[in-house]
Amino acid sequence: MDRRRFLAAAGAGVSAALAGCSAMLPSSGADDHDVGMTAQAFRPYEISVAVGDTVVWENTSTRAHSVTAYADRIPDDAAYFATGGYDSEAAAREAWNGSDGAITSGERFTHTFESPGDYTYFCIPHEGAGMVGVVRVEE
Ligand SMILES: [Cu+2]
Repeated sequence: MDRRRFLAAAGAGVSAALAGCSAMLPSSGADDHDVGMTAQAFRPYEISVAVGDTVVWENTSTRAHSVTAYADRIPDDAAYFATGGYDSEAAAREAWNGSDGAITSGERFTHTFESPGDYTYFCIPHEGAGMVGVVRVEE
């Protein structure tokens, strides 16, 4: 799947450096993402990956979005993730009021999932329109 190609391209050293944290990467322009974005939705809505996998989001729309985890809808022992690198949902929401933390057209965001369980996330500006997604991490 696409994710595997990304990991191969990134190389072992880079993968180790990214483990457990999040990073913004410039788009290569290739169709090498796991989750895309329309004007008001993540596509696909839900994906399943294995523990240790890195999920790649790409803003395939022309609008600015965020990928922001719901603090109370990720496993208890999981690392928080959000575009902009914020370490809490509250910080991400507050920063967005200053228009920080966006992922713009063509940009990518990645996160490596180290704990099994369901992770529900949303887009701050389009939360009201139902722009929500789920990453299901299986052992
Ligand atoms: Cu959005």
